[in-house]
Amino acid sequence: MLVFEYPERSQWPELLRRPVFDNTALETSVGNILADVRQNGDAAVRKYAQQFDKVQLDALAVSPAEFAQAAASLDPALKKAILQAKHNIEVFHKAQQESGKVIETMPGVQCWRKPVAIEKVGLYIPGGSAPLFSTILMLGIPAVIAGCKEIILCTPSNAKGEVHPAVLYAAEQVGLDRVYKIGGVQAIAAMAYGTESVPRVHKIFGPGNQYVTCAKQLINKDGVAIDMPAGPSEVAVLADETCVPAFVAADLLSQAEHGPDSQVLLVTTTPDIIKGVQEQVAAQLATLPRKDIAAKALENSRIILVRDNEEAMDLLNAYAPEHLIVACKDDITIADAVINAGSVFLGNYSPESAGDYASGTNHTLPTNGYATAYSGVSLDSFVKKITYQRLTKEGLQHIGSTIEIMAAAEGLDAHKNAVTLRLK
Ligand code: HSO
Ligand code: ZN
Repeated sequence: MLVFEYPERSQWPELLRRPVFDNTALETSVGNILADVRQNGDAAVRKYAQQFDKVQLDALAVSPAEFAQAAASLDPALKKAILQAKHNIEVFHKAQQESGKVIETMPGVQCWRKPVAIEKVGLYIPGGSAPLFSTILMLGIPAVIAGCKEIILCTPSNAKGEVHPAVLYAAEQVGLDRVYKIGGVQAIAAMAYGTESVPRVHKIFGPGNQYVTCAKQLINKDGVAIDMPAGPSEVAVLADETCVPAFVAADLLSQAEHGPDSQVLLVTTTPDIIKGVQEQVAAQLATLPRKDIAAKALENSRIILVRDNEEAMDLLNAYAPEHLIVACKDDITIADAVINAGSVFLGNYSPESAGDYASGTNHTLPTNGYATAYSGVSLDSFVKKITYQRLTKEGLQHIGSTIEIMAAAEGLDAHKNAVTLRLK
């Protein structure tokens, strides 16, 4: 990791630049697959499964027998861990439920806002040797709590047509029984447009590679909602002399191991810790099974030395990290200065992994600077807030002239009449 000592503010934008990734070049090929699935449904889905995932699929839906087999084959310790994580994520997301309280803005004028679940949602979980089944908890649990009526999950199978047992177990525990063995662009297309087997949904959630991300952006233009614009994972650690260099290094590496395009940042006011962290990064990296990936990510990563906590927070707010870890003695005070971040981890005992898996917060978070304006996934992501109002005759008498005067001033007499006629 390159070290930058006391950079001037004018240098920050360059220092904080993310590795660029431009998927406009993929739009034509991705668009063709979307159009093919839209037109030819399951047949096109099977064709692309054959072509990209080298799998000949009979039924696209996972059967009850496959769920049972997955549960039977999974390590009991892993099952217990999944259930503990599920519990915590449920507790945290249930607390996000809103009451829809009735507010009387004037006597006889009542307004309220009711959360109503999005009826049909689709979740996508990428495949690979170690699929991130934790993401099923992060997306499935709030969808269930919100009360979405139809929740479907697409995930690719291996070449033998099998889905990873942890994925099926997590899905089953969350209460998702409609899982389809479809991956990549064809999965996004199937959920966006519907096929003979896969119902069409109103909103699609979940991570994916550049093809999946591009597909989500394209179907979004067709009116299907998506969770958020996805980019490579990031973590920024703010550390002072009270940090533990081994912990800081482990946190940096835990984000770096996600992918070669991940980015990690260490910001510090204390020159003395830099060497220790660097040594720990090197030592721990050497032992990681994913060391090649993490090492690549470290090439995009930097250590930045700043003058004080205030400058540190200005820099970090400018970066708007997906995850921010504050390993400083004044962590609680510093937390108040956070304006732009997806999720914040305070103190020496709050590794990002806690939030990635099990503490209760959601791990689907805004990357690529979107934390300046977007929140992570929460219960809100699965509901619409519909406003209601009920005015009594007395209420309309109170507010009537306000409406009439404003309507007349906008030259909209029909609006004015809607009040005048009622008050006559
Ligand atoms: N850190 C990832 C989420 C995750 N980590 C899943 C492990 N599994 C989000 O940036
Ligand atoms: Zn992670």
